[in-house]
Amino acid sequence: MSAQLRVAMIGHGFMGAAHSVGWRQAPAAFDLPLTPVMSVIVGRDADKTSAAADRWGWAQHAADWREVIERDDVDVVDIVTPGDTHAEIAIAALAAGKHVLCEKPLANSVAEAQSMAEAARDAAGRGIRAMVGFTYRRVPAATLMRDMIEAGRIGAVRQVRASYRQDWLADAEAPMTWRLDKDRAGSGALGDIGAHAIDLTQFVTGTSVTEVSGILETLVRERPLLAEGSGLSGTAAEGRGEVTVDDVAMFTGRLSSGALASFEATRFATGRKNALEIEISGDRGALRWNLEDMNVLEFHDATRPSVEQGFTRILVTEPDHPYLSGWWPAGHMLGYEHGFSHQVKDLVEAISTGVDPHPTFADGLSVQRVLDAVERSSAASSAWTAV
Ligand code: SOE
Repeated sequence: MSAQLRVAMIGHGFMGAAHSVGWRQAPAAFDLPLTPVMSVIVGRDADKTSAAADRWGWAQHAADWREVIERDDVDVVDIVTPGDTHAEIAIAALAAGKHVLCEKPLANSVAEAQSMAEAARDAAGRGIRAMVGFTYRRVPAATLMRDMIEAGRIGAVRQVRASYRQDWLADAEAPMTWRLDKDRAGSGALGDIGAHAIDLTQFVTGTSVTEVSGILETLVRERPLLAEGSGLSGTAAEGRGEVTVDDVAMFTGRLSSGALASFEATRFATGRKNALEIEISGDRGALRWNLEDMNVLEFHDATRPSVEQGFTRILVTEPDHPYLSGWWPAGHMLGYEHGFSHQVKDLVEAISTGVDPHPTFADGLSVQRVLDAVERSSAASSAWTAV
């Protein structure tokens, strides 16, 4: 048994479940240099946190994150809470000498993200690692897209089209949630899912967004408030709450290479359930990927004889691709949850070898700056705004 990495997870919602699957599966799928141990899960509601500990296999549950991050038997702090608590928890955990994995977006503001990136830089000097949870970088098709672009297979990148479309708010009577409260979430579709489109664009192209022109829109301004703790759909509403974030974000971006990009993030794309899509157009070809068909990368090679041209479907399940050797034979497919195991694998290996895992908090700050620029542009009649 290799040395242990004792993990404390702060939070236990949907992302808490996804991260728990990652902590449980990664040591079984990959030969890790350190063995993660699911030591303690932290949440304010004792009953919910205890139930999450039992369901997902956490040895203990606790209510006070400040006490937990100081414990000598905790090595890693995994933050899966809403964005309004990321900075306070991450900075305290790094100061306490704990490695940190923090959900995206990194923070609710550039100022917070800057403080986190500075704390991570200082901690790195003490051998402490920090990572932000943009897991779609860890889908094999996304890494293949990056590698093919880097190898020049589509030539010079001219345009990028990136969108993340969901439809869970298309019903005007869908109830309020913390994701619709600016104080908790920081922004709406822009930060929650637009952040993924921005990070993926920067990751696969190896460039950064330098200026944007955008619009943010709230389509439904108030929604039913379900009884506190009901958790059940159809529970009698107790009044209505104000939506204080964007429902839709649409913006144009200029990349540091000079290429142009268009972005869309929406929770009103009726019929689109979790459609993170990106298409990269180069002068020698194109690549396209869609999370709703996540094992396939579409590739158009414009250098082929015209009679053979068209988008081909690459099934990205061969063992030669990153991460695949840990799973199934070719063609057996990976799912949404596998990215969270890949995230654990890369974090554990980075901690063991003493290097900063990507995406770093600096990468997270880079995305935060784009989010902020879109908000400033939208407030200035969509004027072109520097990141
Ligand atoms: C929003 O519904 C959400 O859960 C995002 O918060 C996640 O980051 C994304 O991976 C799936 O959709």
